Amino acid sequence: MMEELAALREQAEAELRKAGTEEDLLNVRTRYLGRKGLLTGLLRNISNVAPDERPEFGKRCNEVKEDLSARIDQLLAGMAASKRNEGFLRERIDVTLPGRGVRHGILHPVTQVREEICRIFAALGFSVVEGPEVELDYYNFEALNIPKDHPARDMQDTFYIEDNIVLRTHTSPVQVRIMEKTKPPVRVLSPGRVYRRDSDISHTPMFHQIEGLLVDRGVTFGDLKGTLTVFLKQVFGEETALRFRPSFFPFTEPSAEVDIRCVICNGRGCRVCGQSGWLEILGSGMVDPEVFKNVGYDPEEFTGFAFGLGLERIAMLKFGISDIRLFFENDMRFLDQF
Ligand code: 2NL
Repeated sequence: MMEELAALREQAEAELRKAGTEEDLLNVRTRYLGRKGLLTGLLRNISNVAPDERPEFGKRCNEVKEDLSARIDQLLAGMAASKRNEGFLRERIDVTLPGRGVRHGILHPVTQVREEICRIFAALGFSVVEGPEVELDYYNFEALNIPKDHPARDMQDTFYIEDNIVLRTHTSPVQVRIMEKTKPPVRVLSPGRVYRRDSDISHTPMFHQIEGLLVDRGVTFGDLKGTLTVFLKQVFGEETALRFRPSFFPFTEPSAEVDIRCVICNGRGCRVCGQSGWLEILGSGMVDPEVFKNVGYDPEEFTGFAFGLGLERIAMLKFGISDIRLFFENDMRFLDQF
């Protein structure tokens, strides 16, 4: 029996040397040390050993059992450790590799122009106000002295939501709402999206506008000229030549359009200025007394000037862009250039 025990031990150790996987080791443990295992079987047959040798045999059996058990535990632990190490190696990060570049975004060119204009007028004491894009016919047209038969009201030009509700065609209604609820002096600037049924190389159905309004006692056309001159020279450069040209708007009287000397050809005449040497930049005028009556201001007591301009047009001239639709395609190859 002692020889059988020694042989069993040899055999178990040989199998352990061959064991390549965790599963092999667990199989060896079951085969030798399990409840129905070979070593357990040997111990169960202790009655075949001479009585005086039984204590010694029992002790040896237990020694072998403990040795084998410890050896298997050690091998299992070794395998677990090398498995973990393989994982660490596979997941090792090379911290010296260069990172992916973080791409800096830019403000949309229209946003840049809006911020610049708002900054200039804020310095002149104007505050920025906003209002709804879906607007009552009354605020968009009626209060601004735009009569029922005016072409601007045509279904061809205006997006109608309902009979008396439209997408605003300019930001003037924001200023009408301000005047309705505040007494002069008023100095406001209203930037925002506006909508017109128009679409070609120089028109998009939605574009951005800024309007300005100043109302107080004793405001003159000279104030309009001075304010807009300071403003346009800050945007296009101190040397920029300006021209105030008589015009007509239903909500201002008198009205003037303001041109700047063409930034492309410097007045010599080119395609951009239509050979005239001048670029139309904004519309303006002294607020019509009818508009003041509509908001409850006494036109004998107060006068004011107002103006409006399209932001895309300014951005196109400033950045030399020839097609307005590029602003709305969100092509990063275009936008990244500004
Ligand atoms: C243009 C012309 C203009 C105004 C807008 C205005 C607003 C009120 C009263 C009177 Cl509340 N006028 N705004 C005045 C003149 C011209 O815009 O060509 N815009 C793109």
